[in-house]
Amino acid sequence: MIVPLRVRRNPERLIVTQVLTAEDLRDQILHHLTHTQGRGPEFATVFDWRLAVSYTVRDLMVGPWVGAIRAARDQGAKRVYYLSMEFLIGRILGDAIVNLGLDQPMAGALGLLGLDQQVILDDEPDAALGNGGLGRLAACFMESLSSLNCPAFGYGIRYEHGLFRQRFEGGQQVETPEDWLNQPHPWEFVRINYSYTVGFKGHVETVDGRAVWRPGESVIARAYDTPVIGWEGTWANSLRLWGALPTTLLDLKRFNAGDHTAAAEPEALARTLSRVLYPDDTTDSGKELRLKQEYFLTSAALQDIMARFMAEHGDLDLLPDKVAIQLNDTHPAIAGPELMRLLMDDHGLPFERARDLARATLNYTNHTLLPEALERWSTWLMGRVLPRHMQIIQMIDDDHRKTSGRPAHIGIVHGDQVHMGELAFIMAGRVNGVSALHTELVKDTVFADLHRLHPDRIVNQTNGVTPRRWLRMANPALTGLLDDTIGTGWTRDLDQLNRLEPFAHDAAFLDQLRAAKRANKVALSDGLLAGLGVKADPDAIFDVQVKRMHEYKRQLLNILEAIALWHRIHEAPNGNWTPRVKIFGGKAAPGYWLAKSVIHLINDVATAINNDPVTSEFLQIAYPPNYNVSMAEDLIPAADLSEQISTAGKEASGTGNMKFTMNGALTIGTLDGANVEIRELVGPENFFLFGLTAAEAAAEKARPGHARAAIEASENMKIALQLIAEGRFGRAESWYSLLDRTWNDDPFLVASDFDSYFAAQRAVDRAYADPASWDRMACLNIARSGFFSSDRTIRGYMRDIWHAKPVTPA
Ligand code: GLS
Repeated sequence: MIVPLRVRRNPERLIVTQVLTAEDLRDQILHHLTHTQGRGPEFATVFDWRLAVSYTVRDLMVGPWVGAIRAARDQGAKRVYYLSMEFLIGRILGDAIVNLGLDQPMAGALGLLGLDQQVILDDEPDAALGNGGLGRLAACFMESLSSLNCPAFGYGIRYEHGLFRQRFEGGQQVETPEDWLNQPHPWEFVRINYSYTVGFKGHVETVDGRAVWRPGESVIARAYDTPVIGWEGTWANSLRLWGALPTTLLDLKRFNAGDHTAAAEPEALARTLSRVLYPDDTTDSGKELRLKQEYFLTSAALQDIMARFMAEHGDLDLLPDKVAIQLNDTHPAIAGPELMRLLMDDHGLPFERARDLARATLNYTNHTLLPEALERWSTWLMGRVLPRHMQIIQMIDDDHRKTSGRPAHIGIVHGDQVHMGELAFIMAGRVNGVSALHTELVKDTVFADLHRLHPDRIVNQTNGVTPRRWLRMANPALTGLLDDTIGTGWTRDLDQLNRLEPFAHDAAFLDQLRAAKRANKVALSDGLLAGLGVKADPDAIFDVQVKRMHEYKRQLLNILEAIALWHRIHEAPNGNWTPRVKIFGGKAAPGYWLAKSVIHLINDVATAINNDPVTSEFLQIAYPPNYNVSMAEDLIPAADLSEQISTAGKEASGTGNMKFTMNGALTIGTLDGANVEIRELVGPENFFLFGLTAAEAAAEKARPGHARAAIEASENMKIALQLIAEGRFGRAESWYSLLDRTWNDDPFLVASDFDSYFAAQRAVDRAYADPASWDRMACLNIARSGFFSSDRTIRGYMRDIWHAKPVTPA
């Protein structure tokens, strides 16, 4: 028997769930514990309870979800399709509770059942289907699309193993596989009727004047849907992740002939396709499996989109009016040739018509300028894995050269390489960068030639983050204060945070703001002590740098500053030092040797400094392993200082920087990515700026001997390097390569920016020593951070790129 939920609609706010009581939820949880989990309460583990709670919450998502799908279909609405190799969603339960407005009754229900809500929430594994900012952005976008009632699908891969787990051994990163699907994933619905065949290799024939691709291998893509509920629970879109299955489980003929390994080949191919996420962020991959994964996602998504479109509309001329496809970076750029293939080979359209329809439907977001991350495939590999696509790519390239009058040296195919950035650009109606500065650099550098030919194609959409997860859910202490002070409207309309401006001069409010921050710091401090044995004084500055480990992000600059500071404290142990806890978090790609060396250095420096009785009250360093979305939710609300210190011109946007700002941390940063916009909006007096600009950095890099000259000129930098070379932090030999690169090459200008950074840090010390002024600055950072909501970003995409409209559910 199913216990009926007494759900009523609140006509004013369209909230279905706020009227639920704690008792309703308790009954429903007990129902699922018994009938879905098959457990009596006396035998239930935390896991059983967590699943029962999740199913209860999921039930409440299904109504809005089905309603949204029905409304979009009935109203013939244009749909947005977001194709991304990564969706870094993290945990779902806490976010769903918040968006459904269930916080109060759920707390009550769990109380009635004698359960600790935090223990239940912490039991959920992070869905780590992404590397960093790019994947997390996709997850924030999905939430905003639902909160804005924009009909959309996110398409990705259901990796069995998400991003590896990180631990430290002797200070060094060790990777172990992540296995979130080792247990039931309560949020997904498997759709066996949404399955498509995806082919690879083989050859192309001409039959009755039409090209016919006969793949040599194929797999089945099967859909797994997860509803993504928007704020206030009125709308949910689908995150549709594809899992790979073999077309035939076993090649019986080969099996019977005794070749057991070969007989299992079809299964092996399928399983590897959706098995692991590539653990690289902004570095080159170039492997056949990666190309196959990209095509697997893209082909399954486009077949699904076309099937839905044909069923609903049937008239290909309507495609651009009903379908907007966004390519999240070049990873799904094979969508251009794939859509052309479907339109030409399956639907019989001529090349020009297929090209125009595809271009009016596809758009591409560029997320990086780093040359090593711009995808290229050899024509040989492309021709072997996707022979028909290679032909179409060549046709697109030739056609573009003819129709645009483009010189021969630019374009998609150069020598034996296919350039996916150029392919994505040429097949897109709109190309966008992810911050104002980045978009200008896209126009001036990577796509300068194409931009000259198509001056209207590139637009900017500065990134944003969802305030539901990153403020309301992650920071209940601050949320409570905001709700009491300016009401709850900021959750939907983050610009309303500007109502805090007058409170920047209200001493009583600033005291409460400080108390909220302190509560978060105390909780983090307890965690750091329990987990790492690091003593983090909640009255010290919590100085946080969390992000992927990469040379351009310059964690090295940060740790060298710590060493120099340590040395200065030693010189004057009775000086007036502002106590500081430096917190690092982040993973390095397993093959990125230099980034791993920086991890090792940070850990060894931490060991030496944390145990130094002379300095320990002033400086502590903590590096909790396995940084992920959930850890970010704990660290960011507890931060005083946000480290955004990339070499100018290298960080496309950043999104962590926005999360810190809206949680009241002040930024120490360069004029890079969205830092530029953060600084403009919060006011230069509320931001600690340092370092070269993008143009200056480019000039400095071109100057021969810049590294050595800068180090010789900086006492602090010299000392820091010397202490490392002397073996004060582990064996000196461990750091020879790192030191050598810093002295002789320093491609990311750590030395050139060092003194400026050191000075800015001392300005931070002085500012922190004046609590009233610090709190005022923190308040203004929050008040002026409304622009960085991903709702604003998504509205921009809807208006400028997708031409999509919100839909009212029936
Ligand atoms: C990235 C950029 O490096 C980030 O600056 C950006 O915020 C993010 C989302 O646009 O995309 N590009 C990338 O390849 N990984 C990223 O995190």
